[in-house]
Amino acid sequence: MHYTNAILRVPAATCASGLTTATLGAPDAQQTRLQFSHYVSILSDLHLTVTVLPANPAYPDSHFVEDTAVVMPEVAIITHPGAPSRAGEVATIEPVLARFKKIERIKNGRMDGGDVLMVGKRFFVGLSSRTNHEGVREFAALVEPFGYRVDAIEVGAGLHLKSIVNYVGKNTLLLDAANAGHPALAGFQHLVVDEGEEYAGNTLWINDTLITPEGYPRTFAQLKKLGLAILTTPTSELKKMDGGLTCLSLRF
Ligand code: CIR
Repeated sequence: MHYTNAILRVPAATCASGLTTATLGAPDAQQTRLQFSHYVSILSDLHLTVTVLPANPAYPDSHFVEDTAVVMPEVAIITHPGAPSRAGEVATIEPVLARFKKIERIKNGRMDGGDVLMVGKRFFVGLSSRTNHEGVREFAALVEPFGYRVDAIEVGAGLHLKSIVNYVGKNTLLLDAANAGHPALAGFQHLVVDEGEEYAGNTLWINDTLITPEGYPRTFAQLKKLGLAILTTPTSELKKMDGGLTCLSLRF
């Protein structure tokens, strides 16, 4: 997979009113936007064509665009977000994705894009508070005809599967100890994040450059062993809202 495009949305002034399970205090909207801008400039520097959508204050979580769709080479699948307050976000993303891809939709089940990890012709889908069995069944019916295999993985800690399990290149997954033993994830090299650094499990791979949250030195040292370029970026305000680096963009 080689990414050429990313879709993002500017964080709204209302971003502190979004959903969160974190107990880190309210994010500052201006700082959130600065962290977002830094992230956008990284993607641009990596030669992705970025489409930055305007802020949508009616949806305080809407800059976490990843949850609204799963984009694959063949089609874009519009999800059916598990949180009622986020369900309306998909209608704002669909027309944008339709410029690039044929559109399919999750209709009856629930699914957040943050639960969907694509690695080559495989999908790992988290069963979480946002994604249910019916969502996974519908998703599998849409992607299996294209030759993809789908494995469901129960999400224990964290909001989404990708909060803690991510592909970091070189046939390697960055993940926590709890997921390292999952049979569906065998066949990959595993980098297990140290206790206390779980948040850095949400590291983003873009064409063999890794983007990892600033301030997680043990994870950084582990990733360095892969021999890929690594960039760090500040995420303090995103973390306050259970967000990370994968959530901020749809990449394809
Ligand atoms: C939410 O709870 O839906 C947002 N505050 C955070 C979503 C993060 N999305 C992601 O990890 N893909």
